[in-house]
Amino acid sequence: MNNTINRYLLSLACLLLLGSPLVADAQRLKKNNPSITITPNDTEADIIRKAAQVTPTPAQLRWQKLELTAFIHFGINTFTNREWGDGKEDPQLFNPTALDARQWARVCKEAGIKQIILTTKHHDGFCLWPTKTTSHSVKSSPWKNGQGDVVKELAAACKEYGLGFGVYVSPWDRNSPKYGDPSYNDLFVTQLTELLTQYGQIDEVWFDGANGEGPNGKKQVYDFPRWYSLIRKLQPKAVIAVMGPDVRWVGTESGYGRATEWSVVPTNNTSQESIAAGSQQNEIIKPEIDQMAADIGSREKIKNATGLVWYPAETDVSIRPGWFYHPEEDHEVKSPKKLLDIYFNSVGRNGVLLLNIPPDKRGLIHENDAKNLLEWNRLVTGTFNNNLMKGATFSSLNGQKTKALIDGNFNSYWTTKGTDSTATIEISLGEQKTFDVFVIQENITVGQRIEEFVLEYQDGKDWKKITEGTTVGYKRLLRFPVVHAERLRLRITSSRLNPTIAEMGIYKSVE
Ligand code: FUL
Repeated sequence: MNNTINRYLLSLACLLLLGSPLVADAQRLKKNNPSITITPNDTEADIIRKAAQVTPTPAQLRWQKLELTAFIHFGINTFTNREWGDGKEDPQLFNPTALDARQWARVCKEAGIKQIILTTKHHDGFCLWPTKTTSHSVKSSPWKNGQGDVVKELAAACKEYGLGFGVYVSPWDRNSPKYGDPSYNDLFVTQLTELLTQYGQIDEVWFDGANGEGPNGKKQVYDFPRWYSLIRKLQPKAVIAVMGPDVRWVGTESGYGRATEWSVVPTNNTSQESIAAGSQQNEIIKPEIDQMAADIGSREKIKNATGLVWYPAETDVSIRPGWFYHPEEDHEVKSPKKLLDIYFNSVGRNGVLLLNIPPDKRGLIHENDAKNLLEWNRLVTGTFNNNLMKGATFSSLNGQKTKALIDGNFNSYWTTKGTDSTATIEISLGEQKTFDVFVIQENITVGQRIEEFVLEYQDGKDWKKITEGTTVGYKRLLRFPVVHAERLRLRITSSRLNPTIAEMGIYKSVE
């Protein structure tokens, strides 16, 4: 009886609320929509509006907020001085003299990096953990008399330093006699199961697409759907990159993302049934897009989509020319300034940076790499520790919650009233400020929307352009020649739905 009354009261409250503007807004800004179905009745305008409401899963959001992650390429190639091993290497060659995974974690931590992904098995098939599936592993090496486990040591070090931990596992295995045969997929499942059950929480699983021929001359048909379900079951908090459904490869290995980087992409490949179930957490949709295309998410690209998903960009690059350590590259470590440029063009272009730092034959991150990483961190933190918009007053005719613009809280955000998709925010700094960097962040928990914006400063009666951009997404960083100004204005000239701003700021670069 009580339940009936409660249900009645609840429906009444819902009915009343539905008519209120508050709910209209809440519906428009509904959270947790990693995929959306397009129906045959949807117009182009409907599709754009829907695209603006696709949002990350909790795991994708956590991952995006990391901003800086590291790759550790380490394995038999470190000892053969190669980039791709052929699987015939003698495990006896693996013998780091001073391996210290805590040093890797410490250097990463000091560089501002939040998560480390280890190459647990590269294309040569040599496993950095004592797997039961093959003797081609650390178990057959002289390192720690075959008793060592690099995965275990790094997982523990990441935990100690408060870093996330991920595993790169190469599906291509040039050592396994089973490669090319369906039974290889079972072996791979066993390897994945070991990695996903023996080392605590795994935050990212990284598959690349390399797919060579096995000993029988056949190419392996990878059972990705089976692997995805296994990962979802054993490590539901992990994101699966880049041959995976959660994180996409930005398309180059240069460290530079696109100036226009959309996190929402079309899923034309997916069957109607699987899209229909798409809003459920456990649905796995891997969009078959050309990850290297110049444009993957513009209005033109999505207007004929049958579905849309959140599929953000990961920007991977090595601190050295190669992915593995080579002594001859000791003087080709990227400089702090180059790393800073990469930071602006990866994290600052709506991506997560995955910076590879390969340990040497000792099993240590080389001094040259460590030095440049520290100096890079000084440049980043030195620049971004003082938001010169602090103390400013903001006004926007059709905007609401201007206080949220610089409150340091990503969850609160400024947005427009009604259905306005353009806006102007005037910023009065109170006194003349000197700056050369602009930061803007959308609140992606309600979607990625902004398509075009301009930042201007007042010069006498005129407004002059400082910089402009297209997409914003989680974070957009822009650098420009030094400006001295007291009054600024940000004009959002195009957005797919009410634009949102979680945070913004101006900064002066440090030398
Ligand atoms: C590629 C591999 O072939 C490279 O060796 C490296 O691991 C890179 C990150 O992914 O696909």
